[in-house]
Amino acid sequence: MTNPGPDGWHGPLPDIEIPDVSLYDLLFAGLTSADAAKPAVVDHASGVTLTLGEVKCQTDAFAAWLSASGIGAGDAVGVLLPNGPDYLAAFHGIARAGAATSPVNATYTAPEIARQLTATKAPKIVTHPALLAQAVAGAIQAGLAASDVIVVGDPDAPRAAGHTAWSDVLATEPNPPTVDIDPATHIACLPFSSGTSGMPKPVMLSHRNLVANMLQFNEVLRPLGDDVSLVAFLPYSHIYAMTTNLNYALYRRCPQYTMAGFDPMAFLTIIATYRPAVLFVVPPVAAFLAKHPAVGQADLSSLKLIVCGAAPLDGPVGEALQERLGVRVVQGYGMTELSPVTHVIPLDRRDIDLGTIGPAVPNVRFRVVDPETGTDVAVPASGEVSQPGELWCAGPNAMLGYLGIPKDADAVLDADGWVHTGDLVTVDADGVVRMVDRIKELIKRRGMQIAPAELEALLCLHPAVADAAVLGVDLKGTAGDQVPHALVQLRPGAEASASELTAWVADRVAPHKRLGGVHFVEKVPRSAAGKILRRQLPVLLPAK
Ligand code: AYL
Repeated sequence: MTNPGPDGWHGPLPDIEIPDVSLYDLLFAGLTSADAAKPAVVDHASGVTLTLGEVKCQTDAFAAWLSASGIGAGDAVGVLLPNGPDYLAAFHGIARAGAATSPVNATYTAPEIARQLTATKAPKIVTHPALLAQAVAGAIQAGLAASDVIVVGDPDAPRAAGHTAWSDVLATEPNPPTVDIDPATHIACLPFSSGTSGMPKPVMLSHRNLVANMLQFNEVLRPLGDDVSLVAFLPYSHIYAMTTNLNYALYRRCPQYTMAGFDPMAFLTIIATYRPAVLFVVPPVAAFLAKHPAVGQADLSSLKLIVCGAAPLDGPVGEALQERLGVRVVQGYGMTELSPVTHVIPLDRRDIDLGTIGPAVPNVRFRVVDPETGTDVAVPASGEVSQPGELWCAGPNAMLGYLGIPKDADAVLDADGWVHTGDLVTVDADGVVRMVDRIKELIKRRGMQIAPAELEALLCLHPAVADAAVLGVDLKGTAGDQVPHALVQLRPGAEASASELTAWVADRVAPHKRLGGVHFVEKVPRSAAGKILRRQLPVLLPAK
C-alpha cells in the first residue's frame, strides 16, 4: 500500500460503494414489519417513544402535507426544535417532499432565526411551544405569516393563535406523491457554517452527501456489532448530531434517547436507565465524564464506545476517560462542509494517540498543503510527522457549495472538489492526522461555531463603535474550548462601557456566542485592503 496515492492520502479501510438512493429510500423504503416495531426514539423527559414504523408514518404524512401546500424541490423549511421525537419526522418529511431542512439552533434569538429563514428563503418553520416567542418573531421578521409556523405538542394554543398544529399536519393521509430525487444534486439539508471566513452561510448538502457520510462512518463503527443505541444530546441542528445520531441510529434500527439540552445529572440517569452502547460527545463532555465525581457513582456499564469530535480532545483526557469507564474512546474530526466526518481513530488501533484525529474514513482522500507555497508537504519518513499544512479533503461527502454564493467566489470548495478546511495539521507516514492550529476565522465554543465576522458586524452597529475585531480566547482549564473577546475602537468622543457592549451583543445572539470580554484599542489593525490583521489581535489583549 502506498500512501498517499495519486489522489491524496487515504485511510486503512477499503472504499465502499455508495448506493444511488435518496435518504428516505435508504432509511425507510425497505422497512420490515419487525423493524417497524422497534423503538426509534425515546424521550426520557416526556416519556414519548416512537417506533421506526411511527417515524416513517409521520414522515409520510408531513411529506404529503408539504406537497399539498406546494412545497417541494428547491424549497427549504426551517426546523427550530429541541432534540426530541418530533425532529425525526420533521427532517425526513421535508426531505421526502423533495425540500431541504434549514436547521435552526434552538437557542437562537429572533434576528438570528430571521436571518437563517431569509437566507434559505424558507416559507415555513416547524417549532416547539417553548420556543414559540422567538420563532414567531423571527418568522414575522422574515416575512412569514402566523399560519406558516407549525407547532408541535398540544394543538389548542397554536390553533387559537392562527398557527398550524403539528397534530393536524400529521392527520394528513400518509401517501405523498412520488418526488423524483437525484441524490447527487438534490439538497436535503442546509446547515449553516462560516467556512473559513465571513458570515455563516447555508451549506448545500445533497442526499448523496448524507447517505455517503453515514455509510463511510458506519465502516469505522462496524466492530461494535449490532447495538449502536445512543444518547442524542448534541443538538440535531448541528451536522455532527444530524448525521451520527439522528440519521445513523435510524439507519441501524437502534434507539436514540433524546435530551433537549445537556443536563449532566439527567445524562447519567439516562445512560443508567436505557443502557445505550455509544456516546457522541464534544471535549467539555469528555472532560466531565473523565473528571466529575458523580460519574464514579453512576452505572455506565452499558457503554462500549465514546466518539469525541468538533473541537480538540486532549490526549490525556481521552486516556483518563478510557481508563475510568473501561470504554473505548476515539477522537474524530469533521466539518459541516464535509457532511461532516472525514477522520476517526479506528476502534482496534489502540496504538494511535487519542490526541490525534486518526486516519481518513473510507472514500475520503486528503492532502496536507503548505499554505505559503500551495504544494503538498513532503511525506514523512516512518515514525516521523510531516511539516504542518492545511488539510484538504475530498469525497462523496463534500458539499455542493454554499447556497447563493457563486462557486468561484468561495475559497472553500475548489474546482477539483477539494474542501480547504482552514485547519492546520500534520500527518504521519501511516496517514494519521494531528490538528495543530486553526488558520480560519472560526471560534469554537462547546463544539459550536462562532463566526467573528458576525459579532464584529453587530458591534459596529452600536453608535459608539467605530471598528471591532473578535478573537477566540482559550477558556482556562479546558483543552480547546474558546470564548469570543472583542477589541473595540470607539468613535472619537463617543463613550461606551465594556459591560454595555457585552450586553449589546448578548441581547442579539444565542448564549454560546456571548462575549467573554471587551477591550478598548486605539485602532483595529487592518491591511491596506481593509482586512482585519487577525494574527496581530492576540497581542492587543490585556496581559492576564
Ligand atoms: P463544524 N479537533 C480539533 N478541531 C476540530 C475537531 C477535532 N477533533 N473536529 C472538528 N474540529 C474543528 O463545521 C475544525 O476547526 O463541524 C473544523 O474545521 O461546526 C471545525 O471544527 C468544523 O466545525 C465527528 C463528527 C467531528 C463531527 C465532527 C465535527 C463537525 C463540526 C467529529 O466524529
